[in-house]
Amino acid sequence: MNTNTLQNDIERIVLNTPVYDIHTHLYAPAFGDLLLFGIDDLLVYHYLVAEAFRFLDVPYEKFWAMSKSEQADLVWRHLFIEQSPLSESCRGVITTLNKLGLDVRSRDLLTLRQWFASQNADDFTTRCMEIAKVRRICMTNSPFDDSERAVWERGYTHDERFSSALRIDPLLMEWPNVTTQLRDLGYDVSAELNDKTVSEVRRFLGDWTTKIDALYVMVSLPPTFACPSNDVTSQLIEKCVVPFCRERNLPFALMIGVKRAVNPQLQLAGDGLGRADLISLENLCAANPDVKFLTTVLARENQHELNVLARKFRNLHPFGCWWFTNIPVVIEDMTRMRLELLGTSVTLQHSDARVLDQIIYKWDHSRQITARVLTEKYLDLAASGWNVSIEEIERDVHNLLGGSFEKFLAL
Ligand code: RAT
Ligand code: ZN
Repeated sequence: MNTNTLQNDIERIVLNTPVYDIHTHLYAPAFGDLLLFGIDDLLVYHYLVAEAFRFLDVPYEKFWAMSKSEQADLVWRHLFIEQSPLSESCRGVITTLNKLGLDVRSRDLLTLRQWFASQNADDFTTRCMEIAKVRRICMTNSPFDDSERAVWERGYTHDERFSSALRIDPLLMEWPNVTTQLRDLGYDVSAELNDKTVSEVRRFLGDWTTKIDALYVMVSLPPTFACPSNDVTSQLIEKCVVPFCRERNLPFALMIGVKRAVNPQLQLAGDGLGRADLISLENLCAANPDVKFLTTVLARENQHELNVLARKFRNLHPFGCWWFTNIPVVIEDMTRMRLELLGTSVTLQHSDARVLDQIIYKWDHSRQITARVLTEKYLDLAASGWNVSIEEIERDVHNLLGGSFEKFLAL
């Protein structure tokens, strides 16, 4: 195969292979208003709000008191009209509108609003998934969220486009306050982690895993996360979550490195990051070889260490370029590093989309980088006489875009 043909084939395969989007904040249409889509939600995405505040001169409270479309107007004016939308999140809005076939040249927010208002959630979900070539979306499901829990309790009819993951941040990060809510939900827990409480927390995990048919159990953790330790988060992980995941053969997904509410006035946009000590993850993987850990880390400086850890522990599966690392410069670095250290035994990306339409840009931008890096890697091999077939490239790309994740789940 000559170089140009190989390059074209790799690009075509990477751009067209259906992906499994393994971590998002999207909901199936049956969840009603919890599924966000449309221009206003795209514009008030917290990644953009954080950027807009660098140019806005309104007090925080005044911004939060505005309606969603007033906030969107401000973001549009400051980030798209008064300067060019160069940042990754801004560019994402443009890519999305363009791929939806909308006219971005006119810069006319009103027409865009009218177009989105005429979309139906169910058809629009299918349309966005087709454009982004996403074959399945994993939701983030929290029993601690009243509006979401109401849907599960009323009875949710499975939508084959979506799968579920059990999110337990309040359980691990807000103990003992969360015990009130757990008691309201029917679990006889006390602030003290005695045998009864441990077994009730495990019963809670079991009931909700079954109810939502969770693929994995998930938490986001601060950079200071320490395990094993006497800290209650660690105790809950060691006594409840890890034994539960072992018993049910479910991966435990740890997202490490978020510093919540660095600037609380920015609300959802106010979280930051810190470099973590991955010794805790190493301890967990080493002490529990029969438990599977899915992991993504937020600090750029932790990426190399995570890959090396995954070389040591086959029960560890790195995934995605999370949040602040989901920018082309870092995605490229991480993609190259992962391929060089781990081959195809990783999941290169997840979208983390909060607004349905975002899957279009998140996957488009990432695929371009994956294609570039993979082309380089296959060309290096070809230069040494190793010729890959189309089927082999398709196999590799499928694995990198969700196939390896599914194999990890099935282990
Ligand atoms: O990326 C995000 O949208 C963040 O706000 C978080 O939701 C993060 O991805 C998380 O899952 O904690
Ligand atoms: Zn997330």
